[in-house]
Amino acid sequence: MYYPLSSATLDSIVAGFQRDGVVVLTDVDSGPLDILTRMLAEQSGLSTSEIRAAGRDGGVDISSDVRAKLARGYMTPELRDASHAVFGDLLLRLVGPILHTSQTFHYQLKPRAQRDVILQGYHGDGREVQALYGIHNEFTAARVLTTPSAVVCWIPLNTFDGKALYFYPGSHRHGLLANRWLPRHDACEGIERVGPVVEYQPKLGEVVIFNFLVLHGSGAAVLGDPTPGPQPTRISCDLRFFPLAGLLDSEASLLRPDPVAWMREQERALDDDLLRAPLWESLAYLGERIDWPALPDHSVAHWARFVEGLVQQNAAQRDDAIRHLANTTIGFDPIERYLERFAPATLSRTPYASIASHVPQAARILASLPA
Ligand SMILES: O=C(O)CCC(=O)C(=O)O
Repeated sequence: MYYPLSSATLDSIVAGFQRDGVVVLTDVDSGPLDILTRMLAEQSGLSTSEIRAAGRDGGVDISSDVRAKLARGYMTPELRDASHAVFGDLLLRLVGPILHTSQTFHYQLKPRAQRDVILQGYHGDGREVQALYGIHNEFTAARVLTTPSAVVCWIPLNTFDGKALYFYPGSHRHGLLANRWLPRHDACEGIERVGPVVEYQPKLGEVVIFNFLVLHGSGAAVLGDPTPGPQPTRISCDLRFFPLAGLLDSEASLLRPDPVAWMREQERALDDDLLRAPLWESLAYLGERIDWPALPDHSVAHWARFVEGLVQQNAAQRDDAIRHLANTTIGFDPIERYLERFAPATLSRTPYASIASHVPQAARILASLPA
């Protein structure tokens, strides 16, 4: 699960991600970390040394106003460029050459003993900054519809005496397992069907990369009444990166000057749906023809078929794709929940407009969308 991040280790990182859906990068350049730490210091009034020390000593004291502010951080050009510089080569392999970087993110400052557990998504009220999360996957846990082929870069801002996250490695290969947040590990009936769990203890300088379908939750903090006084507090931030996401009202950027030719070449060279799915998805958003191989049930590539159905206004294909993507055998929800959830999906002009001058296919789709 642990890999130093360098050009020489990219193949092993990608292989680990294909298998587990989650990898921990070590020896990561501190560019994004330094910017995130500085931004947190500016917004919270904490110094860098207080942020660093909080994971091991008496923690930090943050007012509810500041927590609410930290619940909605906005991506800056500086942070986006630094993230692309450090993670770009890996992101190219995991999500492809047309990269959508989430416009928002939030910090997490979680004391070791915590009784507040959040089971219903992000509301921007500050609770998500401090509470423990139940089991979820990023794709269906969020209010905004994105893509199951995205990745999270979870960046610790301090080293912590305790566990922060737990993951179900390999769960990203079971399709959609839940359309909602599930209880924490100990209280989640049926979670053993998904497979074993691994825990992660944060260390400064590492970054956890995980797939949007992998089930995970907040780690083994001490549940129950907090011990009196301040406690070690882990501090982190999570950035999200999508392939071209035509449903999002935000701009995409290009990691390569020749994205369509590159995706076509990769599509022929790769044999794992997990890596082909974001390329097919981007090609489908661009109205490109795809020769579909036989896809097994629960392959994430069914989402790219959904996107093709959306672009071609083929409702039957959209429904069929969701029926194959959702896992109602070991999953937690009936098919109707997913069909309802994805029915309102509509294309947005903004991502197409952002790349139209470099990608003629994007300009063509843009011209066909209502102004
Ligand atoms: O930091 C945490 O407690 C949970 C993070 C998480 O689950 C997420 O970012 O999706």
